[in-house]
This record gives sequence, structure tokens and C-alpha cells, in this order.
Amino acid sequence: MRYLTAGESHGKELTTIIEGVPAQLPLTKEDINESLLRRQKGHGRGKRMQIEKDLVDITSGVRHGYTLGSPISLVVKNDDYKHWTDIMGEDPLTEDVKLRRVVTRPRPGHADLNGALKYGHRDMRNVLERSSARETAARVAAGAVAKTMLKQLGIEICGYVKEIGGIRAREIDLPIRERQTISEQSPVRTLDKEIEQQMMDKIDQTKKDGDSIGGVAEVYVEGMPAGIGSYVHYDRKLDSRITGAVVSINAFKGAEIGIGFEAAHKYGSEVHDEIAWNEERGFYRKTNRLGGFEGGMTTGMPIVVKGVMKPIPTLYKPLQSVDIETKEPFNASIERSDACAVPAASVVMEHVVAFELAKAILEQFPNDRFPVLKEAIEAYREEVRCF
Ligand code: EPS
Repeated sequence: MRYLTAGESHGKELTTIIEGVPAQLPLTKEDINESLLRRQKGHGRGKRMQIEKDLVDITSGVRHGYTLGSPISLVVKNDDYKHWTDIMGEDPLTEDVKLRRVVTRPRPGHADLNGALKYGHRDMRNVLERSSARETAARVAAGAVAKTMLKQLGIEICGYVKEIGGIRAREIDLPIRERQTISEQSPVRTLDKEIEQQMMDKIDQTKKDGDSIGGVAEVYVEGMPAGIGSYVHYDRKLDSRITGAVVSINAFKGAEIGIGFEAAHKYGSEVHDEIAWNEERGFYRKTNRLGGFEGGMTTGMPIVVKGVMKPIPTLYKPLQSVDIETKEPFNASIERSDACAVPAASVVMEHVVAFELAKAILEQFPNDRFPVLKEAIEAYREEVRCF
């Protein structure tokens, strides 16, 4: 299973094409819209989110509520496009239409300058329109299809916020359903009610200061069977695929599994999870410090992944840069921006991880028919439990 996305931030629409989804999987646009709407929420987002109402149109691969096994294409319109038709239209420019809103001033921390150097664009709008995090809506659409599949297989996933601008949520051990409910009700998607207001105040103050803040998102997964992924080759290790996918999200700079970087200053006896067995569960771990992975494979324990998002680089408080035409230094200025997008990014991360999990399952249990795949997973689970 793989997917591609297309679309510019202020272009007509975003498109996602997913290939390799088995036939006969129940799928409706409501499954996808729910995810898209969750991505749009969160304290700290800018004005653009009031303009866009992301709703999907399924344009192929689904008929009467079931997948066909053919490529699934999903389209999300950009409502803002109506204000950008002259600037973003595909037709060649005519004499009477002048090129407007040309970007010659690269913003520090964005793809602007490197993208211009690479593709030879002297108008950096050609770069920023695609490098924009608007594209994460298309990735969430792909992940929503994966999530629907995982759910049918008894695998639940939830993304929430662990930290915003240095304000940290406590470790709270909750079953997945509660994680889903609590994070959904929080304007900053945190499980820790005690620091929720502090996080919001920090975002408000940052916005007033013309600055931006980042943070840490966490994704928690229950129900993955043990032994998914592989130790036999580097590119089949599922933990590395997941962390790679997390770092591919706009503004994400790192990812860790389980206790992650903390392992650097702990003894081996404090890091590894002891193995136990009982008739009902089969093999399990007494703790889950390794976050559901050993040897690039799932252990059957919950998967716990964290991703760190840097502050959004578009700042009202300008940073110095250099104009690519005049070579003059200037202070970068902007029209609008999000002061903090970590709550939304935790939803994106949830969907990006969901896609990697569904893809790994399909690699291990390839089948063109979803009901057969479901039976194969159930049989495998039983085999592992009785091992
Ligand atoms: C973004 C800048 C802002 C964000 C946008 C990503 O958009 P605009 O330039 O139109 O104000 O709101 O995010 C989205 C539109 C979205 O759907 O997440 C950027 O430069 O990355």
C-alpha cells in the first residue's frame, strides 16, 4: 500500500491517491471527514483555519460504501483558492495580467531558499505553496483510510499533545478509549487537565509577542499483534519506518519510541522490559519502556511514539534574511501564521503512523480481499497467543 499527494496551499485542491487498499473494506467519506475536522481544531491556529472547511470527495476506488481494490482518490478543496485564482491559476500569463505576490524574500526555517536553489525558481511562491503544511490535510486523508482498516482489525490509535513550549503533561496511564475521549475534549489535545490552561496561556502570550512555539506530540496504539515488521533487513524494521514517517511531517525534527532518548542515561536493567506469560495473554512484557518494539518488530504491547515539532518558522517577530534579487538584507514579514500547531500536528502524526502500521500489516499478510485479511490476522493472533 502506498500513497501520493498533490496540491498547493492556495491552489484549487489537494489530491491523495492510495494504491493497494484491499477490496471490500467498508469505507465512507464520514470516516475521512472526521479526521480532517479533527486536524483543523486546536488552540493556536491562525485565520486560515476559519476559511477552510476541509471535507473530502471520494472520486474513485469506493462504491456503495466499500473499497473496490482499485486506486482510491480523495479530493479536498481549498476554499481560499477563490481569492488566489489570478495568482495560482494554471493558464499562461497574458499581457494584461501581471504576476503578483512574487516571493523573493526567503523566510528563515522554511523550504523557500533551498527549494529555489534546487528547482531554479526565482519566484519562491513556487516552493512555499507546496512545502506548506496545508499538505498535511492530504496525508490525514490517507491516514484516515488506514485507520479505518486498522479499526476493523481491532487496532486503535490516538494522537495527543505531551508538551507545548516547555509545559509538560504528566505521564498518565490510561486505556486508549479514555485517551481518545479526553484529548478530543481538550483545546490543546492534552490528557493532563492540570496543565491545559497553562498551555493555552503560553500560546496566547507567544502570539501576543509575535512569536511561535513548538512541542511534543505522542501517538499511542493498542491492538497491534506481536511480530509485525522484521529484523532481517534495515528497511523492514517497522520502528524505523514509523520514526522516518514522523520526521517527514512538516516542522518535525525528531521522533522517539518508548522512553527514547532517556535510555541514554539509564542502566540496561531500567530500560528493558521483562518477559512474562499467562494462559489468557500468551507472552507479554511486565513494563513497556521500549514502547512496543524490540528488534524492529512489534511486541504486542502498546506502541508509544513521540515526535518533536519545532516552532513554526513564520513569525510576526521578523528574522533576518536576504532578498534573492537585490541581495539586500531585510527583516522577514508575513501576513498570517499559526502561533502553535502542535495540537493539529498530533492528529497528523496519528494518521501518518496509522498509514505505516496498515502498510506493514498488508506487507505481512498480503490479500486483495479485506475479509480474508481480517481472518488471517485473527488466526495469526491466536497462533501467537498459543505459542
Ligand atoms: C501554512 C501557513 C498558513 C497555515 C497553513 C500552513 O496558511 P496561510 O499561508 O494560507 O495563512 O494556516 O495551514 C493550512 C492551511 C492547513 O490546512 O493546515 C504554511 O506556511 O505552512
